[in-house]
Amino acid sequence: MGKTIIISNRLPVQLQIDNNTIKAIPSVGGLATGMKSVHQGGDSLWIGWSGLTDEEIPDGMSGKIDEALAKHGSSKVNLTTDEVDGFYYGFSNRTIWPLFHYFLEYAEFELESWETYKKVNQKFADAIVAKANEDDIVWVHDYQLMLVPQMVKEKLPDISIGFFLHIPFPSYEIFRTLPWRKEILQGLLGADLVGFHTYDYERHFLSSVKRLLGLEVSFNDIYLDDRIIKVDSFPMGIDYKKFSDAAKAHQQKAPEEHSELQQRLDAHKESTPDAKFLLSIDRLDYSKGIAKRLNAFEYFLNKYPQYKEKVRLIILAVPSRSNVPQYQLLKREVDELVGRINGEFSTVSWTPIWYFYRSMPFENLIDLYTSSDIAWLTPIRDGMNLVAKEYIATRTDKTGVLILSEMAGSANEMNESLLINPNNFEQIADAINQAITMPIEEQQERNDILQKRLERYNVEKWANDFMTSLKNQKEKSHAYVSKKLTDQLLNSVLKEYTTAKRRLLFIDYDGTLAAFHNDPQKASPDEELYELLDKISSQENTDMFLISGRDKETFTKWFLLKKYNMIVEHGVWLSKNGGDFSMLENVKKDWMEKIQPVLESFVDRTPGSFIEEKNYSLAWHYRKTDPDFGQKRASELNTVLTSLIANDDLSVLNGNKVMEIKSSNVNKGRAAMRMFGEADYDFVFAIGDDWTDEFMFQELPESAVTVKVGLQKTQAKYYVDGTKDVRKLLKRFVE
Ligand code: GDG
Repeated sequence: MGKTIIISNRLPVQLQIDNNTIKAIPSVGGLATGMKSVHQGGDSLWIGWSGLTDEEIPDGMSGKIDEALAKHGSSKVNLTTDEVDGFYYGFSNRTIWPLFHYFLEYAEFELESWETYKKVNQKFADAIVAKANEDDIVWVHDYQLMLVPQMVKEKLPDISIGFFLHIPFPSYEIFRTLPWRKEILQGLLGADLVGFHTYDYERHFLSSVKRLLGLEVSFNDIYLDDRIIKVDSFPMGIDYKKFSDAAKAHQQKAPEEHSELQQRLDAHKESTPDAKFLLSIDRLDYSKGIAKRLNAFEYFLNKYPQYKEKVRLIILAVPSRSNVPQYQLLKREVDELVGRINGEFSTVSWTPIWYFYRSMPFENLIDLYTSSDIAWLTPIRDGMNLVAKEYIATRTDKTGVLILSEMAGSANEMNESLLINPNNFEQIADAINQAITMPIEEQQERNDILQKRLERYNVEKWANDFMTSLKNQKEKSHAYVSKKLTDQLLNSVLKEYTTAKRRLLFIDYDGTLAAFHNDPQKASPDEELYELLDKISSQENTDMFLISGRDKETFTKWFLLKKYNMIVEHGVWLSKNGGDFSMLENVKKDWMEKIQPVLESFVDRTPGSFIEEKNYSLAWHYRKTDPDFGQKRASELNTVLTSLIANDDLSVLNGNKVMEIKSSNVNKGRAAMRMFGEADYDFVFAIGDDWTDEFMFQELPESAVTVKVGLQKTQAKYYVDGTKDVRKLLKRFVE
């Protein structure tokens, strides 16, 4: 097992440069603490930006910075001021952040910042590649680095890569507005495991993958040509012990040891013992809904005037991204609102809002958490919201009420708090009233459950769960890959092929020799394919059959003059050496009259789907429909058909985005076996991509070389990635 490489925009250390000396001080943020168990000693490396641009690093200091960072297992990526502007303040925070938090109106789509984002992501990826080996594990964090997984995978295809998104993944309807939506998805799909805070973000992501990239998704696995990617939710926890221990230590302090802030809070409590503190802590970010919260507070004071002079709202707004214009506007809005509400409601002995626009030391954070009767956190959208969890962890006597927005990821795990919709002022005002009047026992009951959960699923558990899942994923993907028809396996197949006395080959057409097309008639053979098939079919002692579900008219047009052997309509018709098609199976078609109107009603109700009428079967195609909707309609149709055809000798084949109804006594396996019985074959080969080809894989003798096109569940012995690989493989037969 190799080392672990963690990669995030910022490193978990802060640099301090004083007169040519450098200090690297470990940061205490949630991520840094959470990754502690993963980021151990020499077995791990953390790559990120140091926080200083190239221009800010004094001449000759870069090497010294590297040395200081190396002591903390860290390595820096160098960025210029322009790069930080375009990549971080630009694309990350003016495009992705607003879009992913559903602030569509704030999202800017600038080609230049996208270009910088790509360039900087490449720098991060190069930094990984320079330090990584194929047996290492890479964990990429967050929205600033969404292209990194693919960029690394391109250079190191065997390395195991995990990606975790700390912010929401928006619904497809929002995500699709991004001009570079496909590139972002493809970037993320370089990972083997993609993690989100909640199941909702996970399903939004999968839906975009299906709709925008048309990839096959089964439960939470995404199937690429040569890999399976797992998508899962891992709700991030906190360092529970750190917060609860700090709160306990805080409680044991003598009053004179209290911080200045705590002393002011104490004094206020003493003068008005039944007054309540409401606490709001966030980075000053529009997604956190601070301005709305202030308006809601005003609404509350008007609805419940009895709480005037009895409630104080403490707002800690931590400065953030002040280079971005939206944040500057927000700052002004919040300043004005605080001023207006305080002006409107203050009395000589009471100001309703205490407003701090700064970052506070950890100790003061604990002062605020432990002194506040109510934590009021109402983001409009929030990936998780750790403050909610931290507040609960500091409530050592289990008192305190948490009012939390449903729109925060943490709401999923914190059902025992008072959940509110941040846009519903009426509900918020009532929730504050409920919190103020909630009996102590009820507070303790609720917090007891919350605390147990937070203590158990803490941030260390979160990190370890993610890593375990990533390692398992690699093994799972390996198991699939081992069935892949590698060069080595192919060589032994070729040996069998060349030494065989008589060969029998079955080759499916759509999805095997030719890629799918929305209009089946357009997937016609090209010159290269004719040449290849000519060569194979003219080899001595070789019987090649094209075997397809297609109708005989199309194949007559495409291949009859070529004199290839053909089995069409799944085995109804046979043509040998350019002879006319004759019936291989005796099949009825009177059932079609009954089924056709049913299929038509599905076409009417499923935009993009259509019926293909063949001589002895009917096919309902849904490749062009919305993928989820098409799938839903397909299972609906399956149910309808199953009851309808119960007494007929019919079966329904579920192919690749197509359902076909045909006589039960016809299938490719049966047809292939009839051909197999006609001579003494010592090499049998079958290749195909969908469910209808599985009949061949099942029925042909054990010694047959069976090959599935695409990475899917199959009875075939081997698989190849796609139509291009099929041609490569067949070319080897005739070289
Ligand atoms: C992103 C996502 C997701 C805050 N003020 C001070 C201070 N803090 C600490 C808190 C908490 C952290 O900052 C804030 O974390 P959040 O989760 O609430 O929010 P974001 O910064 O927006 O984080 C978010 C998170 O990533 C993790 O995946 O939950 O949804 O937006 O730990 O304690 N710490 C100190 N002084 C402060 O003034 N020392």
